[in-house]
Amino acid sequence: MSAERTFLAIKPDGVQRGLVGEILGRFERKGFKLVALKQLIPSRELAEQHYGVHKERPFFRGLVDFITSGPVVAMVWEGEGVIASARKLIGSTKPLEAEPGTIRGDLAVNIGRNVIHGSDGHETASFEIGLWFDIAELNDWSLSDNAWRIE
Ligand code: D4T
Repeated sequence: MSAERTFLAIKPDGVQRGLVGEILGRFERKGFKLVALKQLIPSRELAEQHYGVHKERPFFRGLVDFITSGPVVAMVWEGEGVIASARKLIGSTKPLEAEPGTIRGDLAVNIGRNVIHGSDGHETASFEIGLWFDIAELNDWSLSDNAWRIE
């Protein structure tokens, strides 16, 4: 059985504000393993598929405009419980309601500029990883210090 994986994306506001290193570091320090990483400016088609669940919502067009407005750093992270844990590290969708210590709680104010996306469940994670990455872009590798992380 393969390890749990999630899709995370630093949105254009996070890239423009120079927060990429800060955000990557939080997941690294937590102990998760980065298995794919790339920067891209998403096409409208990709953005509309990614946010397809919201296509009837009033904010959909603005959301697609925003996510396609500049580079996004797309990532796949691996580890036990990584899907739920990443959501906790990210914090509430509304940054003003996000707890201090979370990425949005520390680094964002506005719901339309909330810095990072994280898959919200197992099915979404599989769908989003497949949407943003080719299988060949996902790296299987072992952490050399694994013995210090798990018994
Ligand atoms: P993402 O998907 O970007 O990680 O955000 P969440 O999973 O935390 O929240 P979501 O799916 O409900 O919202 C997707 C995306 O839309 C923006 N948004 C949302 C917005 O601009 N206005 C709104 O009223 C809502 C609800 C923010 C995140």
